Amino acid sequence: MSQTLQNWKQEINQCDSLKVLEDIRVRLLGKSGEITQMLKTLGTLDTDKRREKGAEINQLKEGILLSLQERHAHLAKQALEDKLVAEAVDVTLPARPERVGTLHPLTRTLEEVTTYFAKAGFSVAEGSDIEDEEHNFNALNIPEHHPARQSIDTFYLNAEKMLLRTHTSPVQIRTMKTTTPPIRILSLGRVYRSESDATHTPMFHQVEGLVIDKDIHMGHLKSTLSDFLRNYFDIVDLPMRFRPSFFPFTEPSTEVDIGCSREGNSLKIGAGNSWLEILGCGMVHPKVLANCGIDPEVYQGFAWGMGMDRIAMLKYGLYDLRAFFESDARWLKHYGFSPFFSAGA
Ligand code: 2NM
Repeated sequence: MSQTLQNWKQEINQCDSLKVLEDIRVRLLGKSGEITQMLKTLGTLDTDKRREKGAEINQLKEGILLSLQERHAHLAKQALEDKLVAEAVDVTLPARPERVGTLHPLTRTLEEVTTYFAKAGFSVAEGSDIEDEEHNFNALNIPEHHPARQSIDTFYLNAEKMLLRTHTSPVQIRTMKTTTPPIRILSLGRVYRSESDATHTPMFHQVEGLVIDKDIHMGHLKSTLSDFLRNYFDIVDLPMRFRPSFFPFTEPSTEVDIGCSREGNSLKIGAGNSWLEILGCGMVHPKVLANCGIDPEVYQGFAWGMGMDRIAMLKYGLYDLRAFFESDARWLKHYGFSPFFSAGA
């Protein structure tokens, strides 16, 4: 009997697959298994013999069960280890070199501008594309019959109570109404004007900035914007001129031109004897401050606005504005930027 046990144990311990182990278990302990059969023969024996033989077979059965359990645990552990090795992922491998999608030039420009001004202490303020006349016009010193109101082609919604914002200035208005200065914010986003030709799309993007504090003057405006433009176009001695202009919401107001050359069909920024208008700016009008509950006797500030599509076009030489919004995958592949290089890289 113990020889049988030894043989079976050996067979179990040499078995190297869970499937074969299960076959052995069925062969020995299944319904018509060898040990099961042995137990069935007990009924033919007399009482003493049955007790003796029964104890023996049960011992055999316990021994086999224990061996099966141990071998099963061993093989299951082995199988798990093999599986882990087979499915291992080397997370230290470098990323795949293929480019999967690119950043749109506008996204890249947005990141460059926000990164620059974040370092200068500005935070980004957000607003809604749908605005009302109060925040888009009235508070900005553009009252109902002001000629500036007619010169902006506005998309009106429901009975002319609401509209699509024509600039991001309502964001500045809302910020001034709810914030005690000092204020340093940047607002970027979609704006809408009912105009459409080669150089105008009915939706485009603006970047506007606002600084409100005590003792702010034109010197701050000039240095803030000239440092930005030099940095953005990456030209240390970028020629610039601040040309007097008019906006209802600033006084005084200026437009900023940068030096360029227009030889043949190509436009080159930073050199030559021609000028290119790049942004509008000015000292926030005292009436605008007062409209927002800020005392113009205590606080002053400056603001500016520029077209984000326009500055992206100029920096990256993309001369067809319509292509910005066509979602042509081939154009994006050609003019898009790798997401793996940060702004300025
Ligand atoms: C421009 C030019 C000049 C401007 C003014 C304001 C506000 F709300 F603070 F009064 N926001 N943006 C501004 C000033 C915008 O865009 C050409």
